[in-house]
Amino acid sequence: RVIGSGDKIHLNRVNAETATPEEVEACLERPIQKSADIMSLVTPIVENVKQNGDKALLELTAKFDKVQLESPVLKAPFSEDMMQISDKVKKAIDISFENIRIFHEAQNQKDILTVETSPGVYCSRFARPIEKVGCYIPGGTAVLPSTSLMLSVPALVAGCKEIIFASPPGKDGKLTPEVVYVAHKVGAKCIVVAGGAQAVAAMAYGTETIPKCDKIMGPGNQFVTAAKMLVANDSNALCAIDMPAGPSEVLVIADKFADPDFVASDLLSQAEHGIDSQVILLAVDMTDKEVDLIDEAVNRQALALPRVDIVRQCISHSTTIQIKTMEEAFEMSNRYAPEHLILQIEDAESWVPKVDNAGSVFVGALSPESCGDYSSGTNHTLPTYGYARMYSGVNTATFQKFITSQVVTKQGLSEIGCAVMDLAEVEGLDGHRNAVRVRMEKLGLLPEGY
Ligand code: HSO
Ligand code: ZN
Repeated sequence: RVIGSGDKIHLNRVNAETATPEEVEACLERPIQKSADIMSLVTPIVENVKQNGDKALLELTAKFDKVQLESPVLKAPFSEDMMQISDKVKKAIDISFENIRIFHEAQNQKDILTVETSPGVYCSRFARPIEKVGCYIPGGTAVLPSTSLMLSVPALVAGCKEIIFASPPGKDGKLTPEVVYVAHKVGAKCIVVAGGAQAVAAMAYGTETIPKCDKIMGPGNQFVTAAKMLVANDSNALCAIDMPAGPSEVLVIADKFADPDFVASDLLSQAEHGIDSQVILLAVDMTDKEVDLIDEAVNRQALALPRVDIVRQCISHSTTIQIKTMEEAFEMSNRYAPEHLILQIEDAESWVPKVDNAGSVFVGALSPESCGDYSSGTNHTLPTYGYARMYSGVNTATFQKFITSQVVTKQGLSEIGCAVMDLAEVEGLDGHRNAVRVRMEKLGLLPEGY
């Protein structure tokens, strides 16, 4: 059905007590992504850039972004006139930058961790930055300079040697000035002026002018995600990715103490991201009348938004689930594993321990998702599509790898040597057994029978 502009903008409503479990489950289903179709479109693009480098990149940017560039890359230092932004925006970026830096610095495990597991056996772990990282900042219906902060500030904190940006040009062939300003602030080496699968391929394989990256981070549409999966699976690329990504989503748990205006505003801030965004409200122990108040606020606020057409389509496939108890709500939320979980409930903080699966949690009436999207310090690059069950959002460790090391002393060898030899024997690996045996023998530690 075509959604008319005269229709009221409201979420579908289902009562978990009267609906069948299947009906409730259907509301929590994510739209199926046609990965096979996408792959067949993306594979030749990736191959083209891999084979033909800059030339392919320029052609693909002309084709998809409708601009003919002279060079596919902008190298640092970036000129002042490419980052012309108002003082107000500059200040907003600076404040957000600092909060993201502080929070990600606190995650930075710089100290070497050492544990004596058995007497004389010392096991250590230490972090090292990934040398070259690619930060993909999507274009599409909105360019999101905040994403450049979320990817590059942790890279800076982790100590990555080369930070490379990629972002599609506007119709005028120019980059978003806020993105260039952030690139300048983090000391990025260059900005790949391209988007989509072609930008991912350029960073994964490198071109004549673009350095090859060790890992590529950042959200993107289905083409970007498919390209990331493709290069991550290509051992010739030797390139990692942060996580698989799907459309953005939010699940709000609200009770009768929640302000309907606040709840509506959070649902809408997610809905305006795209028509494929998913928005779910769990209304706990609320009457129909109380839910009506949220619906009214959704309609009223939505009509005032410039992106009302996107919102209208997103909300048309979004649902309010009325549910009896808070325990049931958290059980449902954990099953859904939302990218963003917002708690607008009485004594919200006391419920946080019940969260098992979520990308990021927004606790209490005054903590809208918007704060985390931009300025509070947490990262907004988060697992979607149910991947919050097993993936973390982007964090400082995303830009590091952890190396382990060990020192085994004479005492240590006498403690664990026989265990090593016995297990090596089980595996039929005599060379392994011997590596311990020769040492223990020379040290006079070898017991009878070895
Ligand atoms: N909510 C988005 C991030 C974002 N919002 C960027 C605004 N700008 C995905 O977490
Ligand atoms: Zn957002």
